[in-house]
Amino acid sequence: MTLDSIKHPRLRAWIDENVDMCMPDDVYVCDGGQEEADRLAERLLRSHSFFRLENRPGSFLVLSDPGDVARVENNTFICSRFREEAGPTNNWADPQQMKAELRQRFFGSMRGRTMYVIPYSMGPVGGPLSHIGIELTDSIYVVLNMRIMTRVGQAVLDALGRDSPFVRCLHSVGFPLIAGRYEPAWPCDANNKYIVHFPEEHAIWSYGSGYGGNALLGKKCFALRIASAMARDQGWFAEHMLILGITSPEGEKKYLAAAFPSACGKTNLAMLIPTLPGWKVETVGDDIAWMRWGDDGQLYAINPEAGFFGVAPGTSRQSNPNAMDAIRENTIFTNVARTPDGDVWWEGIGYDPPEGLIDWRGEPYNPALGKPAAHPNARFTAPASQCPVIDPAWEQPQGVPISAILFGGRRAGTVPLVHEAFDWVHGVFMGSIVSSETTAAAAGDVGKLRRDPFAMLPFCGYNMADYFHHWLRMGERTGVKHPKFFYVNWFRKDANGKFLWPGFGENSRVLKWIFERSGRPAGDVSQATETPIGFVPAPGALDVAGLKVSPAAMQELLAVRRDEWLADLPGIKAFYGSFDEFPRKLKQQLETIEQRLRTSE
Ligand code: O2Y
Ligand code: MN
Repeated sequence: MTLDSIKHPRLRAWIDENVDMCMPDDVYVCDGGQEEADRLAERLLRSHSFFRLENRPGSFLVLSDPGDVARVENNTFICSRFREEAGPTNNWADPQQMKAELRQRFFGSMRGRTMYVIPYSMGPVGGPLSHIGIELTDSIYVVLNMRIMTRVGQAVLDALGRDSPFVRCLHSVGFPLIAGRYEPAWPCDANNKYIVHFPEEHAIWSYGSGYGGNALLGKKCFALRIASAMARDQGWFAEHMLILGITSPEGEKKYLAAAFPSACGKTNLAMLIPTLPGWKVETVGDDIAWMRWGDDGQLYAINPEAGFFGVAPGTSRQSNPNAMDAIRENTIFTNVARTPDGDVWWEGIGYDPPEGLIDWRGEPYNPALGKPAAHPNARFTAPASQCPVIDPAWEQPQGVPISAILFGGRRAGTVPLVHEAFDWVHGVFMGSIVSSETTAAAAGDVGKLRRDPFAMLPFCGYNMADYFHHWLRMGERTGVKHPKFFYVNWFRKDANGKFLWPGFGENSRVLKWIFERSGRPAGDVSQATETPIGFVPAPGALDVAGLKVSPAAMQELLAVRRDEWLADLPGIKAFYGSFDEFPRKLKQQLETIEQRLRTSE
């Protein structure tokens, strides 16, 4: 489509302003259709940026620059007016200074290229919980991924009309094609990445990277960082949470939202196949939830995304058969290995690498070198509609009613398999102390404890102390039905360092307890034992029929150890202490829990 399709004067003026700055050779407005996608994919095939995967219809492989393989937290900025508004957990920069610096980067950055205008909706187009973004980008890879991850096209421009607000997303790979310059397979400016958010003006400027969360600006940048600030101002929640529906053998259905730090198996949980007979889990979303109180007082959630941008390594028929089926076709793979028969391979796919494998760097794979064939952060981008267990209500514009909110992290000790909060404020406290031990794939040393409240540390677009205030305030609304809060830990280990819990489909046993508890009134103690940190399943309350976990291991999984928890508190206190104006209610929760621990048997 041409620029004539833009009927929104402010949008048109913003595009014109950025055309003047970035100087593309051409401007093209995306319609999001199949014909457009085929045409653009063909261009990437011709320039050897894409490989067609003969074994997977409509699917492609792309290999990124080795310097551009993941989100870059150090180069991610929140440019609010004042430093305090970004808080101690964000990189802050002065908005005017940052814009001056960025203007130099963006000046002429699209020369020799086309500027693609992507009108996209986060959430069903026109839905009451949905919001619109416009991304200007010079990357075809971004256009093709955004088409899967969001809803793109004329319907979005129609919903925008002539005057509706939109989030302004400007992106350039920072590699202008000036006369005679060689076009690499993955253009980027790897040494000069900037992922910059202006929460007050709902704007994102991303320069230098073409990868994932840095470049698909609907995802982490809009749906979490900008949306969290919008949600605070407008009275809703933008959260790093999966959403799933769970149905009992009797046919009762509930929806849960769950926040886990990266690398804790969120996609696997969202698509879990229960081992418990008669139970069913269906997926609404695997990464982000936008939630607000409905007129009936229930909390309603939508998945603002339309696709999955999942980690490939470790995904297998054993760990996540539904994801494996979802990526059979129409999928873009990034930084996985390629087989000679036009398929993909990665570590943990569940079978040995075939002969003649080409690794993510485009080299023949040599296992003797000890380097992985796929990059540990290799990804698949697949339409959510292709997931065999996609929930029938996943595109319901008003969202699905949430009965329980789960938090989780990867902890070898201390944290029991599951515990339940006493009330809303305690639930917010639970969210505020989410922490996880780092894995090899994550940044930092292996096994190091990283505090990640609500799994939002890298994604909250404002001061996290205000974020906790927002959660507390939202719970004080009158006439609302609070969902229950739970904290799960699938990763507790025994004294020999062996996982105590089998995980995967067996997690349905924990979900069953949560399902049952979330229907009970506050203070109800059936099926539960009260401990200083919350309710844990009473002996025998967790359905372990047919499960090969010894009673001693079960006891260990559910144990709440005074000394372990007391040892955790100084870290929490230090974290709380790093904020000015931290909510007193959460400090009080900490004191109460400490007191309960000190006076418990
Ligand atoms: O490395 C990236 O660019 C992607 S990070 C990501 C992608 C999908 C879902 N979650 C995450 C995350 O880091 O939480
Ligand atoms: Mn995520």
